[in-house]
Amino acid sequence: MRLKLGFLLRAVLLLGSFLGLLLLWSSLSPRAEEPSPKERIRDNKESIDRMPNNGDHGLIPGNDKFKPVLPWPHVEGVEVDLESIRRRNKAKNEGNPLGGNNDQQNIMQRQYLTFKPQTLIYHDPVLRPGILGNFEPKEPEPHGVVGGPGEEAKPYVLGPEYKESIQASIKEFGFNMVASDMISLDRSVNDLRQEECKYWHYDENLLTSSVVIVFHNEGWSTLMRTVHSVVKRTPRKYLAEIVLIDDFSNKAHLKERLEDYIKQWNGLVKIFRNERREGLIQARSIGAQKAKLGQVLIYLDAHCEVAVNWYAPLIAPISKDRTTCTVPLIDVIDGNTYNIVPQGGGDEDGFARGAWDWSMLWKRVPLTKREKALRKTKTEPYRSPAMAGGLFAIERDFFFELGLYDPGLQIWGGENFEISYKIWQCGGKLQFVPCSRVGHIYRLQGWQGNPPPAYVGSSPTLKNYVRVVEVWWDEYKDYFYASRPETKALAHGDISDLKKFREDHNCKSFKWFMEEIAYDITSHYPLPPKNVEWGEIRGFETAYCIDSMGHSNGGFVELGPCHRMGGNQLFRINEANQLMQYDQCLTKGTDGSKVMITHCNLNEYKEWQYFKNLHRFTHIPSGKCLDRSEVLHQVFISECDSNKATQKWEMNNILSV
Ligand SMILES: [Mn+2]
Repeated sequence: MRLKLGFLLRAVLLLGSFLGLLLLWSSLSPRAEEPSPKERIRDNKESIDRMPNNGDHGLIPGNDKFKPVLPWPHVEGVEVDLESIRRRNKAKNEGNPLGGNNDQQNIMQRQYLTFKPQTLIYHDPVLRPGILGNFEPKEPEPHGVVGGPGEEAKPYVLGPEYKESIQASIKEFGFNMVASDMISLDRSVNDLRQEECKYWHYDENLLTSSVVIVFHNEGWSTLMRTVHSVVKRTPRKYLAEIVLIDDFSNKAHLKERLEDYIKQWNGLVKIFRNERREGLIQARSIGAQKAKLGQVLIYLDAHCEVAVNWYAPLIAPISKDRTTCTVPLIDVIDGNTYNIVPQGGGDEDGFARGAWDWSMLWKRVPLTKREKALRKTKTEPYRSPAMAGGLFAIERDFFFELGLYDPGLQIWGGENFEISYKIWQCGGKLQFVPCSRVGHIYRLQGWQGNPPPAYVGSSPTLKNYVRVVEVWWDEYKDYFYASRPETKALAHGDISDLKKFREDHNCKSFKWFMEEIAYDITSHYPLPPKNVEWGEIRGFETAYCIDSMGHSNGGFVELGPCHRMGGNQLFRINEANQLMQYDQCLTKGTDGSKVMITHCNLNEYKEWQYFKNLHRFTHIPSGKCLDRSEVLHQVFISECDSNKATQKWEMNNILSV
């Protein structure tokens, strides 16, 4: 028995080694259907060494296997004593502007401190006037349907017989879906770029990308036209995947029909579905986790059309410096007629930078002389303090190194500023790219919108703003609270992890950012005077408060029962002696006594002083005092009399919930 077992074992061992050898041999010998390893290496080298202007970028039909141009950059872990480097560099970093530095060695040096170093060597694009750029199509792109509606982004106007169905679709989706459904998903678009854009030649060593599109109850054709335009106008070898994130939609056309439809792209287009409504912000972070194939993440809104040769100009700056985040120039697709025009608000070339006012509303301001001086020609990328948020490209690993979005931001709003400040203050940069253009449909009036999910508390957007200013604005946050005093005690949740991130990455101050990058914003949106007091203005020891009753621009304020809800009873008095509600100031009415509320700029109606201990508001120009009649519900000014109870007031803070 013992002998038999030994024999059996020996036989199995022999057979095993024979099979092993057979396997090894078969794996080493070349197979007919696969290029040999040697050939594969040569293929790869060819694609790297290829000269510009050789045509094919994977756009020819049939060539749809995804092959990254370069393998993922491999980064070795480096043991660094960050603390001592930080201490050594702190002083140096503080006053060191980032702009105008083209030396790749310096880029690597700088990133060594906080982010993984740049490993890809990428050459700057070259402008060759008269020689068509290497990524430009050789002939005009084919129409989706020859002579079809909306081709070349010409306006498509429907007759009055469609009026009702159009209204219904605008209410449901925010766009004229009737017209959109009639326009080819593969339609041609107009070229809104500067002529010069056609003559840029790009190093073909570009990073590959995953395009991430988040949607919630989008209309069918506007969503699918976004996907079609990306497939149609992106060189195949750089497009790793298109990742759709369905943020808990409930419309039938976004279920099986969508899953069946995307099968035509053989896995290039993928869909992931959230199990509850996450909101746009966190759904984008989820998209970053799901989209693993591309080296860059390109975020697009779910109702866009990318334009001719949008890819190379957008990705080149990131290929050069992995801590650069880029934004295409966003054109306006009309939500009724689907023609495409440039956005307003820019300089003579239509170029604008992203900005904000002190209540944190998104703004666009014309490109400055200082930025223009940093460029050699007007079609180069330029620096922007902030992005609008829906469309941008960022290296995937860099986005993760930045911690994606603050996980405490909910649903919508403020995330565009969070990511912009994080990028700039922590050592990256944000650029707008004039030669990369993407059209975006803005929602029309009459859209019913998407209500936030039930689990989200009140005012998520305001809470987001508070989180962002508390983490990034330093002493500038007082200007936010000057504009939105009711948010001061809003329960915005724990931000200690974000503050630690800022500390760990040795991120620069907001003051540095305001002086070096966002230097033009205060000239468009001057810093508001800080508040002295804010809240309801209540008749001392009464139940009556000053109430604008929703009046503005010349109406009178009245006296009403205090409701502690803010709104029309929320006022503030600032260091400039303005007594204000939103953008309106209180002043003496035309009758010389009643108190009027009217729109004011920074240096208008600086007329009030509040003496807290005396419970008195004095109207400076007249020397009179704020007074009231509880019977007539009127608020007026009259001769000051310290014995008069109706001239006594108190100001109590009212907090948002
Ligand atoms: Mn949008």
